Amino acid sequence: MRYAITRAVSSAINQCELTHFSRTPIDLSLARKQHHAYEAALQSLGCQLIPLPEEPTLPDSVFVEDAAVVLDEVALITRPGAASRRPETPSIAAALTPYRKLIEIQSPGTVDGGDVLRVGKSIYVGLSSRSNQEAVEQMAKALQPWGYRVHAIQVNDCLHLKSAVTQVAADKLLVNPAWLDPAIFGDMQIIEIDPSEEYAANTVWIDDAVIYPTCYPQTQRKLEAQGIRVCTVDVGELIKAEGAVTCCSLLFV
Ligand code: CIR
Repeated sequence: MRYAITRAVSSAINQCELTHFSRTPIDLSLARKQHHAYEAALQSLGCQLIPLPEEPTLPDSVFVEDAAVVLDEVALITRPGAASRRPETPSIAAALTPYRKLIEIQSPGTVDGGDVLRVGKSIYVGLSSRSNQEAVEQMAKALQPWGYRVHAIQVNDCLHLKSAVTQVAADKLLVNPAWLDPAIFGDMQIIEIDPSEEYAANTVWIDDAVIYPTCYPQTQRKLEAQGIRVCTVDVGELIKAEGAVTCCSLLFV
């Protein structure tokens, strides 16, 4: 069984954190409709949802990915880089407790799950405005017993590492080369986004398919040309909150 933790869009989403985007009004009811369609896409790809209720005082709490990193053997509960997001983690820890042993990142470490990309036993962590070297060191030490190697990657031009790269098949990564040098990923095959769609590198990979925003048609064609099944969702309102598709779920088996 593949599980997906999701959380309903907060009524406070218009007070979300923004780093690279300017604030534009988010239509709450449309955002919720889009989020339901995203959840339906997860279900259509075989996920059993673990839907958490709305957190009305936590604007960014729909972006559950940032609160944890779930691996096969253990889950890390993060310490998000934005102080406003730290109260999001206890409820995610509670939701994960039945499924995994938990390890908590401690101060002064900060890390958002959006900065963590696992490829096999390699864990890449973006050093960004949200995630720091202290967290990388804690992760390397905590995960070493299971054979994970943790690699830090400087992220300058986007919010999170996974704004610039995500996995789209066992041997393939989708990358925005303007934000990240793909050479660091060794033997993986690199698919470059279409340069006209700079936020197009973020996908949710499930088996032979990806969940993907409707707004990147050029890159979508590149993925399909590689034999990847693309399940599109309109997440336009969540993108205004600087979110994307990976950030709205925590997937694990
Ligand atoms: C934030 O700035 O924290 C939120 N407004 C957006 C977080 C998106 N998270 C992600 O892509 N992993």
